[in-house]
Amino acid sequence: MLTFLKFHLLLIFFISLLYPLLSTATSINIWPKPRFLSWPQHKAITLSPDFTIISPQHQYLSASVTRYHNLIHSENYSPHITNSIKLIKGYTLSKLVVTVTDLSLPLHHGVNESYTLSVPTGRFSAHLSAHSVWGAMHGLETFSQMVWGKAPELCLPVGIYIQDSPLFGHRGVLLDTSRNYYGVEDITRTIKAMSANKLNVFHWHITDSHSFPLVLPSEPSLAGKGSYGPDMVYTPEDVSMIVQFGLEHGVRVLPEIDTPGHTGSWGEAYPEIVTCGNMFWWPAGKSWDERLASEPGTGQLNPLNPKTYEVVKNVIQDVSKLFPEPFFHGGGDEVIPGCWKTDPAISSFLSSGGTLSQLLEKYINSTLPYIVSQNRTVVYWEDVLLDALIKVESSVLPKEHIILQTWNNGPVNTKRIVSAGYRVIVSSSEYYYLDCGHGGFLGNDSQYDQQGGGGGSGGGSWCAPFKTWQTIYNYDITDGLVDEEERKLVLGGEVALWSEQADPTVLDSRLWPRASAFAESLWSGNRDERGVKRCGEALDRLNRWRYRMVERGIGAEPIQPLWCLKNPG
Ligand code: CP6
Repeated sequence: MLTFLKFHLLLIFFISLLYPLLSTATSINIWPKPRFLSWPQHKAITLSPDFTIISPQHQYLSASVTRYHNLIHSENYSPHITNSIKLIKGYTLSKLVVTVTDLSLPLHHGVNESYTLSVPTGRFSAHLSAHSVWGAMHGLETFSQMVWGKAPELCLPVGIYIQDSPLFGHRGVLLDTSRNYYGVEDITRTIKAMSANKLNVFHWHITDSHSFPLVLPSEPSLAGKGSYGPDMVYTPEDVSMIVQFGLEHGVRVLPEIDTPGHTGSWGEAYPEIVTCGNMFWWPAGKSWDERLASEPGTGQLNPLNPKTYEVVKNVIQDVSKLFPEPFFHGGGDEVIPGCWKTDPAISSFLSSGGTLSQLLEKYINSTLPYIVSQNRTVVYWEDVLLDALIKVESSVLPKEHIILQTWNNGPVNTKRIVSAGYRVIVSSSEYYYLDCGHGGFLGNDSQYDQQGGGGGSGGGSWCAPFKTWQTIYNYDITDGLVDEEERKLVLGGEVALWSEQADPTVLDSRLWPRASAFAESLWSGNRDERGVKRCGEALDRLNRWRYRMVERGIGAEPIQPLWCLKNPG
């Protein structure tokens, strides 16, 4: 009899442990899913009409508190699951008290972004605590997502406890503003959406061969002649506004000035420093070494011309003044030997015993100190150390100053880079390139359709197929790395929106909600408590989160018919 009772008690005990896991899955929608959430009683209360958020004074945190207060009171979100939740009457929640351990921690890579949030039963106040203001901002976002209904009747879960922190410190979105121009509002809207998804790095691929839209005080002719037009530029005021907006949203703005390749647009102002600036495409069937260009109208800075270094130095100094971010992206991708070979001075250098590796080395060794002397850590595309010119295994480039960003051959290249001891940011084109739209091949020559390659994004086999949110969600950026020391060198990842076939008309729908899938995968992973991939469970939550983003002014594309919202699986 006693054992029978004990057995029952045990059973009840285990069921009560399981209960929150089972029930929270369908009833509380937070994206990205927090690392730990407990809400055993399934109860809710209403917010008091004079609900306030109390926080320490801080330039950016205070702005964020005001923003969340307004958002909570203006949103009208009904998740269709509230009938199973018991609403407690009799008292209301009158405040959220925010505490921050160290208000001075800057928004840098690796800053502590954790927070805990609790709404205890029977109290008038909820509590959010974080180490940094950036963690506190994440907690405010989570709090805003917990609220449903329409003012003045706003509800939120009570008896809930959340402990949360990201798996990876670098969670980015790349936007290319050279192939097509985006207005400042498009960029700030993207940053706003990023912060709602707890993404923290806006990688701004500002310049490329097609246009140079950044107005620089020391080199005004670069944008003056190289932009698409006087109204398609970013002025220093625009940049500082975007940087400020990023800080208020916990999003770093990481600038990329891609050199020495992808610099055709520099040739409008300085034709003498750019090789093959006016050449288009490459003859069919030629090898990589024989190509003239990595895409139409590319162009490469000439490492043998002293004028090159004068301009690059000015650009780097100006950009460092505009962007406080301690990382600087120097590009370095797709340097095409054939492009350099078109220059007579380079040809004679090569024919008198000089090598292509020496050219790239000369360029990197000369310009890296400009960036490092600005106290910046340099991010380069993997190509710098993985292609034929310089090999990562024998590279002497300083590991403490350099991070490599992969885009080819995900796991294999990531492994090569971390094995050589470099830190890495993963943006595998197979999983994380969002640009592949429906615009077909970029060029106008059908032979390349058959060839199916090259030309950057947007056409050919490199880009296809369209990456679904599930493909993105399920990818593990540390795939194939077993050694703990190697895994630690993976700082995080980025999804990329290259813009050959994207512009503001499709910006939101190309990014969202697929970048949300990426965001959860890097924040709390893509597996459930038993280690099983959870994209099945994520579907309903992502669908609801997508509706909420739409209500918040982000044109995220649908992933399911409306029917599914009313009939969650
Ligand atoms: N532009 C620059 C691009 C690409 C890269 N760099 C690119 C290459 C292949 C694909 C997508 C984008 N358009 N500057 C590579 C890092 Cl599929």
